Amino acid sequence: MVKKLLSVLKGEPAPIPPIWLMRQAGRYLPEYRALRANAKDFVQFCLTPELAVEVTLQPVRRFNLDAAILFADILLVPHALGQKVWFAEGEGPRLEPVRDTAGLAKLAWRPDMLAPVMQTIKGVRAALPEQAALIGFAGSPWTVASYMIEGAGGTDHEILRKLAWTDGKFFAALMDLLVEATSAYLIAQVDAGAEALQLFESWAGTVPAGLFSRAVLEPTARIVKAVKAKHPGIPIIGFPRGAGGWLTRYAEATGVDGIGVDQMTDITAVQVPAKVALQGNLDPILLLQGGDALRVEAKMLVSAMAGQPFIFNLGHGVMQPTPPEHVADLVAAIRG
Ligand code: 1CP
Repeated sequence: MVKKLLSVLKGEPAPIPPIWLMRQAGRYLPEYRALRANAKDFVQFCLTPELAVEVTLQPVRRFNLDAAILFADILLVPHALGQKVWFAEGEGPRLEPVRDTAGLAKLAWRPDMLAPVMQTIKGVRAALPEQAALIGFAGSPWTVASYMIEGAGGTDHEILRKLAWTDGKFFAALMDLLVEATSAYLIAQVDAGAEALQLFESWAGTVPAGLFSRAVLEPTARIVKAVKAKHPGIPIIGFPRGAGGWLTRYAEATGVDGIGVDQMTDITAVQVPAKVALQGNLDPILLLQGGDALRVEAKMLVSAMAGQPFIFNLGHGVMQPTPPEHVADLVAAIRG
């Protein structure tokens, strides 16, 4: 059986698009909260294969989705580089910031720290329903760097932008380190059984135009090239959120097989090479809200993308207060 997500990522349109949702596992699901309640530390939760396998499978079982996404976090890469990463309750991620060459020199990639992720991938593959593909992932260098440098989540990334403009040598070394670690991590995920990959560039929207090549296009292209040198057939989706005006150049420069589109962008107007799949881009607020507006918008999106290689998704992750029944409604509207 050819999995629908994988054939669309080869450039073949599907009459009913495959569907999965960013953050499809997580706090909006009561069965996730029940497991999460027993684990104090989020990093350790991600690195416990029995728990991570189970939460990866939860949304696929409940909604019969076309893909599972590995349960992990983009901040496992700084963790395995030796940076201190923790999740303060109700405050989001915290890291001991790295802001100079001396700090960078202390970091070194330790793949053994992420061996449990590979166990999770094997466990998920063994239990996944046959129509569903397993998506592995990592953050893209700029996005991961934003947390490493700022020391927390943020929306402007002023410290990183200042360093990128004023200390080109430091910034290039940081990008090199992340390109190497991320490439090795993704190759190991495919070795373990991931069938497609997504690169989350969730903060592409804070990159100044004059740095876009060095911060996004080049590092992403290098990762895609390294992963495909080892695994030529592996489909890769890039998600440069907030960079709608760059999507054509992003597709051409990086060599990804699919582009994740955010809800601010008119997905019907995105120009990419014919074989490149588009993925997106329903506003997550409609999924939270539910009802007719959700069903009508979802169906309009599906018909607007008919005849193209298209993967149904949100424009960003499922919001935490979303009622799970709305996801079931959405899936029924698309397949019904
Ligand atoms: O305690 C909890 O339950 C924490 C909530 C949570 C979850 C469920 C975090 C903390 N991470 C995750 C899992 C996760 N993160 C997944 C796998 C599950 C799935 O998608 O179904 C994935 C793919 C991610 C990726 C991730 N982590 C991104 C990129 C996607 C995006 O949302 O843009 C980013 C930016 C992160 C950092 C992060 N980790 C967690 C939070 C709350 C955040 C965002 C912080 C911020 O807003 O800056």
